Amino acid sequence: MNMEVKRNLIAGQWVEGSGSRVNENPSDKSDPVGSFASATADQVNDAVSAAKKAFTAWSRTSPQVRSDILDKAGNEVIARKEELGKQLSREEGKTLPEGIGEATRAGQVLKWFAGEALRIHGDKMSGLRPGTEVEVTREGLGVVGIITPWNFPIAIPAWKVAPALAFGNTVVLKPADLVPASAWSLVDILQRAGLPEGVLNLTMGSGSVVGNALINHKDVSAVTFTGSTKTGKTVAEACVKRLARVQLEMGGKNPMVVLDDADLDIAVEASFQGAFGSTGQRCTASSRLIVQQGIHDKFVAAMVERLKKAKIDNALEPGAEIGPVVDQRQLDQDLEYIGIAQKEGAKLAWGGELLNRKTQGFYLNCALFTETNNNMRISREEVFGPVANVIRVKDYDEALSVANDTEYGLVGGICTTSLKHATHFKRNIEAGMTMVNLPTAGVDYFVPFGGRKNSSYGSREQGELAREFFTVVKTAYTRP
Ligand code: UN1
Repeated sequence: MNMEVKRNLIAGQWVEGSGSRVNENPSDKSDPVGSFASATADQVNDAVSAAKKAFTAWSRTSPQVRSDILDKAGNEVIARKEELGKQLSREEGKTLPEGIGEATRAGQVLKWFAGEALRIHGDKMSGLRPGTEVEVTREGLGVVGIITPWNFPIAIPAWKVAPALAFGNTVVLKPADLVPASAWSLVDILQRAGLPEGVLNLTMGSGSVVGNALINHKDVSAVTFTGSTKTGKTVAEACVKRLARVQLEMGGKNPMVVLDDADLDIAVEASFQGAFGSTGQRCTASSRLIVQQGIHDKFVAAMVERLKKAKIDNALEPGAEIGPVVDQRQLDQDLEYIGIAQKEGAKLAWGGELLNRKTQGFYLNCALFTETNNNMRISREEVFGPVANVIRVKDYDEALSVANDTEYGLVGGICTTSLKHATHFKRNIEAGMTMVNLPTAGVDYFVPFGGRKNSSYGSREQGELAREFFTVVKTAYTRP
């Protein structure tokens, strides 16, 4: 195959790696998306050195310069959303409307943080000693290492890189090995928007080589990571050992509670979208459907009807609602959990089998389990695929206690028409985010994102609170 190899960006130069990796389209294995250079550990060190060298000047640029670059890049991402969305759908497998939606979101994130670059204000007050004054300001941290997952190939790189740059940090980005194309395009766009050399570096490759070199590098002041809880713990250990700042967004086992008084249509659509949208490959997916006994049978019947109509197909096929699983490894994991649930005594109410489509891809029918309880592995471990289970409960109190009985705490949803229960749930769900009559997945880009327990660690991403992670506070005392 004669494919141009897309290179890594180090110190403003696009450089070759030790080899390259071809990116596969999960909807159609005969359609390679691109070929990408794999960085070496030495190149990661070069990237960190370049970022370190670029930091002083970049962190002292006029905020207007940083704002203009982010805004310009955001405009290009939005102008090219169809093309970038298609590339994303080809490399990740989410449907074309989801791919275009994600590219649009990435552009909006860049533009929003263009505004944040202009809003880095502080406080000033009188000191205790007469005539003295105290200022509390925020500064960039230095070099930030960014490690992103495969399930949001452009939005997550955007929502980590944009605040890092807005607040004057320099960056080494390591995107997921499965989906480098979207991250490569984002970096290319930002670089052409006018970033000085070394401010943003791209090192593609595996976690064991590139990720490892990055998290352990003494000059990386902070690492922000989205991925599995297991890998997150490794990242945290490496960072804490050398006292670097760390922010982790990890797994979920998100509950969607459906009460007897719910609007059935809303509950079914929210559960369907939450559990199976993006092929269930979201840390915000509703994987536990906790349903009150009075509506249980009607809900299950309506969900099965909805799933029968679901169009699972090539991500680029018009009308496709759900694309394929991302790769063979993830498909094996999904099938393994479907087997485990059956062995544990869960009833497979729908799906769970492999599907054939016009193109060869990783097509799995959405699986819905019933007759499950919250102690089964299917209720406790994150599958990260189109697999959800229904847990029957007697009343609201039991629903809330089952919802909170988990080691994760990213998002909790409830479908109800009761103001009393909705209000109580919002106050008492042990999660970072909560949704009423809405899918657990699908969040707005200008408000904080994050969870509790094993789902998140460190300060929040996105919105105004992003500055907590990407800046350090300085308290200055002056006797004029
Ligand atoms: C969303 O649900 O819109 O990896 C975003 C994830 C999350 C992002 C979810 N960090 O699934």
